[in-house]
Amino acid sequence: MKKQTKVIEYNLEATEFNWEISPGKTVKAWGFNKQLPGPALGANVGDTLVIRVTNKLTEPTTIHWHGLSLPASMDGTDASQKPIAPGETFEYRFGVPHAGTFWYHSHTNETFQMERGLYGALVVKDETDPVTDGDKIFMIDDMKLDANNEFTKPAWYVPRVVETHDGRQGNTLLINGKENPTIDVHAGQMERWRFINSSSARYFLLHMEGREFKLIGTDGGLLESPRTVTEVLITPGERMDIVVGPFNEGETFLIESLPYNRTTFLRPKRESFGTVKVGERRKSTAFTPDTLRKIEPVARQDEPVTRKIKLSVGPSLKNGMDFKVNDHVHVNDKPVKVGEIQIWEINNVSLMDHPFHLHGFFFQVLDENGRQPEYRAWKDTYNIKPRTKVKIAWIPDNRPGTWMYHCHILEHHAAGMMANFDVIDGSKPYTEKPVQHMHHHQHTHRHM
Ligand SMILES: [Cu+2]
Repeated sequence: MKKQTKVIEYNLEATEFNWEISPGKTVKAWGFNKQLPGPALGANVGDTLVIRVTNKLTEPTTIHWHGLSLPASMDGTDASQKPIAPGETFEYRFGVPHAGTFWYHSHTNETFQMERGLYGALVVKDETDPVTDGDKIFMIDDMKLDANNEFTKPAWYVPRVVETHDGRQGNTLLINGKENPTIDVHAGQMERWRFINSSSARYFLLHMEGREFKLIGTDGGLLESPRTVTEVLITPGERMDIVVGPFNEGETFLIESLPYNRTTFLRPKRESFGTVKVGERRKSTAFTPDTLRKIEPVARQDEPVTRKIKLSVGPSLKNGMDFKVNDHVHVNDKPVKVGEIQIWEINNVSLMDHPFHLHGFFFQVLDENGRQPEYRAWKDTYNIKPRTKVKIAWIPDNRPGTWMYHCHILEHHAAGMMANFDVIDGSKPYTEKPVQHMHHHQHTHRHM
């Protein structure tokens, strides 16, 4: 019998509100339904989501549904819709064809709006998911606050350049909007933990004081088989799903991030985000099979490259530093045709890392400086290391419209490392857009 699919409706209201991140420490947050993160939205594969977003902020906003295979008009960028003005409501409507861990966040004046908390999780489940004793979401973030718990503004040239270069990294570390939360689990049980890096720029190298865990999924859902590891890197925008446990009663350990050197002014450190406490033993019904699913390769490793994308960084008189795609800031890239395989070589010639995010479509990594990746996965965000060429493959299915790719370090994106491009229906006429344009970046400077 075919499973019944549903239409699931949500109302999200974007407002400013007081949010207590730890006892006595309250920030003026911006978020959805006075929660930080916003409500965790859920659906099953095949359902339709209808999400009405009302903007009660003092400036326009849009919501991007990160990782979801939705129509271009629902992608929530200023290229795909008119931003939602203060007082207005916009209805997003889309089906969810894939299971996995996704998220939503503001895509307007992001360096300001996302830093304040305009984000939330969106989880799509399926009957083929492994059975676990619990399912938790961990949205990782950091806030850069001053002594009065206000969001800092880089006032002088030097801090501004550091913040553009490194991305905005704060020292208030959050899991689901809380500082050093306690996470309770039962001894003997195994849970699925869905990590989402919603920070502006922090590279989160997950570690649990050396305990092993199983990596079972990433951006586009399950891997082919679980991988037992003790650490996994989660760059801004990325998701990693893991299975943890079983633990022993009375065990306590930290959720940490190990130092990751991505060539920043700020020195990388080992830092703790939360504490896990293992309570009384419970029976387990969890089962993680050795084969999670089959992922067909999109292309051979030696498939010829159809597009080259160069990521670079250079000095700028106006902004201190420009972050560029093919030597320009905020570009329009060439269109791609529905159904035509895309083999993109992303060449990071800069000396720092950039998490590359493609909107609306999953890709597979074919190779990294000529080496095949350790495992096959569906990705929408992938870290491009310094002086590294990464070859990715993807196929634009029949969802024509304007899409984009960009670095998910929000300050790099704002400083120009982004491109719009059209997916076009090859059977219809198409008017070329100028390949490069000076896209004025909305409000980025207003708050800085
Ligand atoms: Cu970047």
